[in-house]
Amino acid sequence: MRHVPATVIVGAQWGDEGKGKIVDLLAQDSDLVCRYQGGPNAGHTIVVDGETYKIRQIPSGIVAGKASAIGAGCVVDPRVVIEELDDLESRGHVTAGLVFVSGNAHLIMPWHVALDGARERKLGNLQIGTTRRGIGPAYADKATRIGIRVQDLLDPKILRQKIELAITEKNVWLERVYDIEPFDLEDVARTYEGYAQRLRPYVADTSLLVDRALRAGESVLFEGAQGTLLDLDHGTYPFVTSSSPIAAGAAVSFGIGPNRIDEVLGVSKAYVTRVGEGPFPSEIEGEAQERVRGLGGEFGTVTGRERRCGWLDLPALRFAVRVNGITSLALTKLDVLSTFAEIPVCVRYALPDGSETDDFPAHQSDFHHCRPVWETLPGWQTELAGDGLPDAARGYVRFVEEALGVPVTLVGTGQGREAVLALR
Ligand code: 2SA
Ligand code: GDP
Ligand code: MG
Repeated sequence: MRHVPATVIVGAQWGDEGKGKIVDLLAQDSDLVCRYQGGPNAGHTIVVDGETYKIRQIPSGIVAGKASAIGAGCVVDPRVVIEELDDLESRGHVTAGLVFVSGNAHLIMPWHVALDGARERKLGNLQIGTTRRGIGPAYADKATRIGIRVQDLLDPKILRQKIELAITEKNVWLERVYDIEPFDLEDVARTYEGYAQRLRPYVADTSLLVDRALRAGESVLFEGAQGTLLDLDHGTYPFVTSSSPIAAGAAVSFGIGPNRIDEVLGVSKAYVTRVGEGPFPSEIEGEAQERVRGLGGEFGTVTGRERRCGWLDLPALRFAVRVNGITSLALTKLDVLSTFAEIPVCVRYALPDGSETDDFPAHQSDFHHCRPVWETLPGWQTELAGDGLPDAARGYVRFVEEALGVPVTLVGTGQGREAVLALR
């Protein structure tokens, strides 16, 4: 494989594009894998020799035995990290000396999880459909500058002071606004002191780590979680996550200049899914949606929620190419479409004023009310094997490449690590 110093692997849709699988594949030829945003809301699935890993916090590179760093732009639930370390070790994977957690990453505290759930319940019909893992409230505290960071775990006195300060305010809020039992200072402090003991050896300066790796000529992968359309600034706000999944988030999270990044590999399904609420123009109507969900196994990795399924949305993908600077694309789950005689693709949007556009609407009202303009491509109606694509499947891939102006270099043909075709 060609040596590329730094590659970002970014979700080009609403998440669950199969990033975990692609990262695992490319990690075989890389030295360091860096997860750059999100927290335990993510679920990255890797299947190796029939064994399944569903990873939430630690970068997917760990399954391939590669150094794996969690960047400053992540929020960290220490309980989940410890569970993952235990699980990986019990399955024979080495983590000592391979896992690094930025001291600047923020901690998810129990009140963040409680607030996330309580807010969603209170919003009722207006809820975002979060994973209820405390992501939004943890990032909110970071931005308000009252968050507790991973490095605070290293000093018991500071840790206790910060927990005490936070718990006083959060307990009032939880009780008065949401009628939730207050948290006990001693309980929380003791639990987090225990986490600190376990995580201390993993705390690192991940900016320096990446800089040294790149200077030494090593190959570094930056692993995004969620996807472009869930980006806090550029996604379908407010139906987004609270971090920056777009490729630029990698440079921010790891404290490197954007000019250190060489390539951006977008990962897209051959169709689309979305978990949670929010507009979704190419969502499939009728029973075909159930069919795609069943064939694709489209259920949340963390929450088990049904994923909404849609046909491929080219204006949204074109937007992802633009905001991420995507240089090549991995098109996953092409096998899921193998039984369809015809495959609709959304090629443009029709806007409420009667005009049509190739571009992603900048104003949310246009996106909420746009209608897909379909083109129908022939299906291939045969299983995809490992030795090349049938003509109609090749035609589908070429159609996507031409619409986006970006080469599709990898095609997913099944769940396992080996089920990928390299097209170039
Ligand atoms: P949050 O929890 O604050 O980040 O939720 C905000 C929105 O972001 C969406 N989101 C996701 N969408 C797809 N997959 C995600 N990860 C899990 C998976 C999800 C699961 O891999 O399947 O298990 O349900 C993920 N994480 C966040 C979320 O649905 C909200 O729309
Ligand atoms: P991620 O969050 O982007 O890593 O994606 P998830 O792991 O949440 O969801 C993708 C799902 O699709 C997982 O169950 C993967 O094992 C599966 N998957 C990935 N690539 C392929 C593929 O090419 N074909 C099939 N059938 N499944 C795939
Ligand atoms: Mg996922």
